[in-house]
Amino acid sequence: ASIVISGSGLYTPPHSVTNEELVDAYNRYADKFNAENAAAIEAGELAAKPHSSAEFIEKASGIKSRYVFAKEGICDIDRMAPVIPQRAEDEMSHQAEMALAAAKQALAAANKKPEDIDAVIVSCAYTQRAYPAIAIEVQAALGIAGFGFDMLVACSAATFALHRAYDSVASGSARAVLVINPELTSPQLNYTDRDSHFIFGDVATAMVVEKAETCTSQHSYDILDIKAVTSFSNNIRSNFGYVSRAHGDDPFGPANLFHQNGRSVFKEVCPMAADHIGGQLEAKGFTPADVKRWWLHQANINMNNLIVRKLLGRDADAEEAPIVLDRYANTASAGSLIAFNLHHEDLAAGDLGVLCSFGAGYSIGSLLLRKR
Ligand code: CO8
Repeated sequence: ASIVISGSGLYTPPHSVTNEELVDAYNRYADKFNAENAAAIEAGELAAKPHSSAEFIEKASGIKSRYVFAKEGICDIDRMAPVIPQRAEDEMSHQAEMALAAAKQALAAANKKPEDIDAVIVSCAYTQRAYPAIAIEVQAALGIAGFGFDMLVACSAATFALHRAYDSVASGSARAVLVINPELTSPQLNYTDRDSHFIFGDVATAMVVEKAETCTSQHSYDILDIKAVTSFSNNIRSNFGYVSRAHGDDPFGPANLFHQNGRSVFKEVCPMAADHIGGQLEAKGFTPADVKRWWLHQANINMNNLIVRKLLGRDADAEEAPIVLDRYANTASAGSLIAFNLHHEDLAAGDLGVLCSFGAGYSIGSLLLRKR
């Protein structure tokens, strides 16, 4: 029996930060840093912090602004990190709050009630605590029976979780699965690093996966195929973890925050992603020309353009390969799902789409979808 995506949800945080605001704060921070460390910089013991630029950011990445869960603190040059106060243990966690907002929308779009769902997967680049699982907290808040668990696969967390949802429905271990991706990236972003301070934003996405025979939603998509691959790379890392305390590291030091070798990532991941998608289409008897919509990972507009050009042999227009990076920036695993959420209802029955993530790990996860 066919397995479908029957609904999707999107929680967009209330605050946004423009490139100009971010660059202004970073440049003031850099000037202060350089003034305070003038002697060491002069002696060649320390590198001066160069200025950032809004024009560079837009040209190199396609990002114009990003949404953030908490704006306070990000542009405060004495802090350069969001202010997200700790909550008491009997209050809902921040990530569960984001997840819940997206989950409710996905359930409504799928025309499903909590009692129709048997499993909740929260999957994202980071969870704010080790346990109890954020998924179990959301499961309780929604009143869902069955089971929930968290999983982390960096940028491919959402697609890999959809794969697990597909497997669970296919094996009969769940009638329907709620997949949620609360990407609270801003606490892990190094706002004092010119090369990466602009890259990420916060968001949450959600999807419901179930059998076609139980699906009653208006817009649903047959999952024709799932395909995943991983290949170890040190080019995108965050070393923060539960052992950081034992290392005696500064938990907020640059090695413990997101850092990458962006140019290598660009060069290595684009061909991997194009081969992955091309191979998947071919194995199922399709060609890239058969694809009506490309819901691609949103890390960098030039990457998306290059991957689609490799596949199609021409540029895709904005309708074929929608970009949400300009407003949302890179939202780790949620990017391709935001693109899907905002750009899927116009497809006609039978239209083919590719949902694909690519990023840290390296990890690539894709789904071939067909509008019902
Ligand atoms: N302002 C002005 N100049 C700058 C800036 C800036 N902000 N940043 C860099 N420059 C300079 C550089 O220093 C360089 O100068 P020089 O030529 O003198 O060395 C020049 O501009 C050009 O730099 P690059 O060649 O590095 O610039 P690119 O055109 O390659 O663009 C990008 C940089 C945007 C980083 C690009 O390489 C890119 O996007 N690469 C792909 C990265 C990618 O996809 N990464 C995936 C990461 S996401 C992921 O996997 C999820 C992990 C979990 C996420 C949660 C985290 C919080």
